[in-house]
Amino acid sequence: QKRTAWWKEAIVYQIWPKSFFSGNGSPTGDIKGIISKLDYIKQLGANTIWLSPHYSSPMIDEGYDISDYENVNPMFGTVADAEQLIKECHDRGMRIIFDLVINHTSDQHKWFQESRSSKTNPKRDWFIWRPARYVDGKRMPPTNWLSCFNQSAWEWDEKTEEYYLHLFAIEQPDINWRNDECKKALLESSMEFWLSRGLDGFRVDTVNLYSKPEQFEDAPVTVPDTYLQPAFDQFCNGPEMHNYLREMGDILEKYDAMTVGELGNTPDVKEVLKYVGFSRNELSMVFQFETMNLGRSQVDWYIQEPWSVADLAKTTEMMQTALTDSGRDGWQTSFLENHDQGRSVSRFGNDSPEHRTTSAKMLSLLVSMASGTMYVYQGQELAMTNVPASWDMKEYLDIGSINYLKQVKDANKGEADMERAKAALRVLARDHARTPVQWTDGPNAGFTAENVKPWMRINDNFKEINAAQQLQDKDSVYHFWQKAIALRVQHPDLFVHGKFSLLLDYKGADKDSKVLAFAKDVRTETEVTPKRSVVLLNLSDAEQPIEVTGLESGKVALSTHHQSTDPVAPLSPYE
Ligand code: TEU
Repeated sequence: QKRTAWWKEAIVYQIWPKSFFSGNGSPTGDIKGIISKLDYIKQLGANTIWLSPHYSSPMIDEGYDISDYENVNPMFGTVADAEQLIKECHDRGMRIIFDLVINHTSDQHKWFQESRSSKTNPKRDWFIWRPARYVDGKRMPPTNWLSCFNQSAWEWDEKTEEYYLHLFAIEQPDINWRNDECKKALLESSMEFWLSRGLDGFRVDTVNLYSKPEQFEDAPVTVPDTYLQPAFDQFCNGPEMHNYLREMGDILEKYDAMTVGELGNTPDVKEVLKYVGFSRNELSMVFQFETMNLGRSQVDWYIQEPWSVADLAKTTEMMQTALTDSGRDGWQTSFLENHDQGRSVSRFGNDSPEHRTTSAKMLSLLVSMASGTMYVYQGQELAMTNVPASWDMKEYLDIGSINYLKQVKDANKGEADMERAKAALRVLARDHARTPVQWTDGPNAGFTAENVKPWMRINDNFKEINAAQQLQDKDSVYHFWQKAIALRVQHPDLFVHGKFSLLLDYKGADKDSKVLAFAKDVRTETEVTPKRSVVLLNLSDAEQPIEVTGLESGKVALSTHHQSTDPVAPLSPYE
């Protein structure tokens, strides 16, 4: 089959199955529930589903800890249900991709069970085992690496008296990609099994972590007074990374499959291009996190520092231009939410009753008028918000949040530090994206049967914010997304493939502007009057003058305020 780039114009809707919709009236969502909502998603304008992990899993990291790639978590259904889901998407002219989690398995995967059983087991080398170091007679892990979940990246195994590496939870041992037999079994089990059942591609989890260094060395001390240190430079973008991806590319090519890699901690554009250059046949595209990490402190994932519209302009410009301009053959993504982030309306907009709807509509334009492949996360189309600040921390169920609070508690630095950590979680915890989707204003927000307790508390605001209400209100956030997507689909030359440029001088005269202003131009050398669109987003709760010149002859195509027809009138709050 010839390799095409069908995915460039895909409009992807991400489903996190545990919280999407329960078709069988249990505490969690399931595949039957997803099938029953496909028409809702199609009506929004999305044409591709990304399903977060639905595989067998003890759910320590909510499915990102897979115990069998070729099976489905009974909570969500069966392999036959997953096949039915693929078919139901295809029947509607939609495509579907699954999550591919191949940096680690669950510690319950049979491969790891065998690996840990003895030093001589044939699968011992399928995971990463190292002896202890002894410092002053004290047993220490092989390196000082901090895992992504705030503990040592090495776990001592009593039985065989060695440490194994886990960049995430203790229950997520890292796979040894240097073992060819293991790599072959892994790719067959995780990729071919599903591609041969009609799957259209993958979102590739932690795509730059598979190649570990040959020698494990300590990370330099960047956080004083503590032993464990962030070690991203030690374990990201390792030496064999692109060989592995080319091998995967050969499999994907046979199925003309799409991939979107999750690429963290890679600020160097030249490095990013290696992952997505079309001619290299590795990945279709990647998620870059410069915008999502705005104001996030480098050493503490959760701590939030102030950021400005000028900062947002800078990250947006970089992500919109670096991979596609100047003859580069890469491709980019456009998104503001996923299952690892706080809700965008709470983080980048304003979730107060007065501004929630408007600011969410405004943010929908930042996603849908940007070039590349666009992504919407479940509930984003309804302006679902972060959980209320009044919720006790006990309602936060994510291992990331729990371990983070524990780390702060263990550091024993006092009440002020603890309060700062809680404040950070109220904005950035992954839990905010994981509350059940609010379908109706009825019992359990229509997420499941009324007599069961959903696995996670439903956000208190479901009576005001729910799909049923928004579907019948033509001014709702849902319908605004629908219009924005329709406009994008009508003008792919501008909104999918167009050339991005900022319209204000954010590094100089306009550095304090509250308006994000950018143009999208058709990439053409031949047209006499090429099309241009201008996007003006007021990210503040005050009226802002329009300081962009030359708009008089333009026409307002879409505004959060329908009375706005004058292209040069000041922008209302969050217009
Ligand atoms: O996330 C990888 C990652 O490093 C961060 O983006 C992540 O949010 C991290 O957990 C910080 O706390 C991916 C998945 O998206 C995430 O849900 C999984 O927990 C993780 O991989 C492990 O598979």
